[in-house]
Amino acid sequence: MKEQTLVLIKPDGLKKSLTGNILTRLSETRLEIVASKIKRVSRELAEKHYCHMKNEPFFEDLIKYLQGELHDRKKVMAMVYWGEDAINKVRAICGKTNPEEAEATTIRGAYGRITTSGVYENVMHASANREEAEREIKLWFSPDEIIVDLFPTAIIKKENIKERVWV
Ligand code: IDP
Ligand code: MG
Repeated sequence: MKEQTLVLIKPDGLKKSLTGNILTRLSETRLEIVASKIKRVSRELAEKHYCHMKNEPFFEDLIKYLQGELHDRKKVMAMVYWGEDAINKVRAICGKTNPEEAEATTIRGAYGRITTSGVYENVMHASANREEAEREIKLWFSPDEIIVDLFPTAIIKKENIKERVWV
């Protein structure tokens, strides 16, 4: 069955100019990219994304890392990959969380590092399971930013909403 997974190229991946390398590696999966954007990461978004880590001693550093404060790159590239067994296929190429334990042929094994302060700078994020993928995709993307219907939606009418438009 087709499923979806969130991929983030983290600020270290962008600073190291790895976007092309990472996308090329992920294209081995033959999955489809159904959404993509460059996004500035607010503290709120970073905290929500890593809510399961909030009791870790490195949480504060992790939030700064995702926000780009450690790399002078205040953005991440976010994508949704979609297709058969997408979560496992992407995680396999991504590699283990700890870049020193990740196999050298994986993206994290090839390009990640552990900083002296102990943060695992592992260049990309990939959802770990279906529940996490759904939560994360809904956090990073609105329905209209994804070109396929992944989850149920509703149309709501908003009055008095200010919106920035091109002039
Ligand atoms: P994952 O990214 O492989 O799913 P998680 O356990 O969800 O791994 O951890 C989220 C992120 O937190 C990791 O990608 C890594 O950047 C960081 N992290 C996880 N465990 C550690 C640790 O023990 N020390 C330092 N950083 C860690
Ligand atoms: Mg995780």
